[in-house]
Amino acid sequence: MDQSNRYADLSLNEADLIAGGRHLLTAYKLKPAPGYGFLEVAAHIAAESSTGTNVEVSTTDDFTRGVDCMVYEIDETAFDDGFGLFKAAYPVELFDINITDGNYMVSQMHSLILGNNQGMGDHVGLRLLDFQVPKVMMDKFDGPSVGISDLWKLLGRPEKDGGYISGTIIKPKLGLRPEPFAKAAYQFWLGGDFIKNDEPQGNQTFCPMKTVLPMVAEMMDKAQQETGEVKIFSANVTADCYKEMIARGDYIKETFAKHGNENHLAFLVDGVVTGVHGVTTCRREFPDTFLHYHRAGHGSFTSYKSPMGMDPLVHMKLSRLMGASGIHTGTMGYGKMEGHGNETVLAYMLERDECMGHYFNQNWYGMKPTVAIISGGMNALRLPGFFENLGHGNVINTCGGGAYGHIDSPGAGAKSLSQAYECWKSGTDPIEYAKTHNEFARAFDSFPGDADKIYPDWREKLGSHK
Ligand code: RUB
Repeated sequence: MDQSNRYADLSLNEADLIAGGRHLLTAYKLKPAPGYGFLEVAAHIAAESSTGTNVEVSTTDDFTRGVDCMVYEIDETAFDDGFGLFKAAYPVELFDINITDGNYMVSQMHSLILGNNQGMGDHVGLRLLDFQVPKVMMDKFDGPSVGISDLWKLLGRPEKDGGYISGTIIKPKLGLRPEPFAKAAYQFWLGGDFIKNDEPQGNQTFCPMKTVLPMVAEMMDKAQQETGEVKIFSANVTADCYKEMIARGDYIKETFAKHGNENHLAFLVDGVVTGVHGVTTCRREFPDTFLHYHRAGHGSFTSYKSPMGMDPLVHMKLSRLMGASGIHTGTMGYGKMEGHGNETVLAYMLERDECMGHYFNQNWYGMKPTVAIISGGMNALRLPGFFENLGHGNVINTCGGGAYGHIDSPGAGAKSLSQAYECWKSGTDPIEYAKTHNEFARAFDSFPGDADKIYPDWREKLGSHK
């Protein structure tokens, strides 16, 4: 049934909808299945995602019609892969508010704007590219309670533009028993700031949480005393049940408190696999702890290879609404994960109070920023180009292989990362910089494949640096 006479009005003006402030706007990429019209399917999506279904129902009344989601713009040939674009406006009344505090919930918003419509049979692809939240809603999302400025303060740096936080992921991903695990942490902390659990690390029988974490806490204390610097550990609290997450969080805090370091923690939640529930549980139960949103599994719905799901920008925006202090944004084409240089908007959208997205300008109306966590196949050699592309270094960067793969030691790997940042900041040519900075120079020998690719003449200019 073609419902475009009810769920589409192409005379609606976007500027008027924005000025009215009563709609959440969306932009979708769509390809109808053979035999279906573009506007017909777009209208069906608007119906299915608001007040309708595939047929008229007798229970509809005038109020119901007043909160229909409306398709207001279409461009059937917007993309060269056979997909078109449509924009739809959702009245704010459609969104669910908590009975406990009146805040909006991301779960229902997600299930509405990117829920059932994903499984409809009259399209062969539907992907949410962008959305814009009006002020009336923005003011009522949790948003972050702790941010990068809190970490900068902890590290004794300026709270604004405090710069690069060098980090790692304990590697190997799995298979380290407690002593080697804690030793690996200590070794990195001799040169770096921030360590995260790799996402599958938790409470394996060969490395029980209650055995390893007291050792890690001790190593943090030792590294802090030896270096005179604050160190941070991002501990995985991901769990199926909120009670387990809280139990883990409480245990971790108590353990680090024994050395007075209960504030030197972040909590890592795998927000894709737990869903919003996991992120919000952490955000609300531990409002004083930096919430590290890891996104393992996101590729299944954010990958550019997919005609479905959402653009990574949508995922980033949702994470800030939920209250992530930081989220993995990928490496913008400089690491091992899928991505490209124009993804700088992912970081800008998270960190700015106002930012133009793919289709909409988003004002965050003072909501705290979420910091971009740069991770996945990075090392010191890749960083100068990354910073140049992003235009700043106010990020957390975790390099697993880039630290533990350094030829000399994890501590040297850590130092090579900070040196890469200083190199870029000073505007010095990396090969020239390497001549006076040994850890950075040894990164060339550690990752010769990258060195050859990024700095083809490094061998003759630098030689092997021992
Ligand atoms: C990185 C790693 C992270 C990825 C996830 O290890 O294991 O979990 O960063 O990807 P390494 P993303 O530094 O050895 O590659 O950050 O894109 O979500």
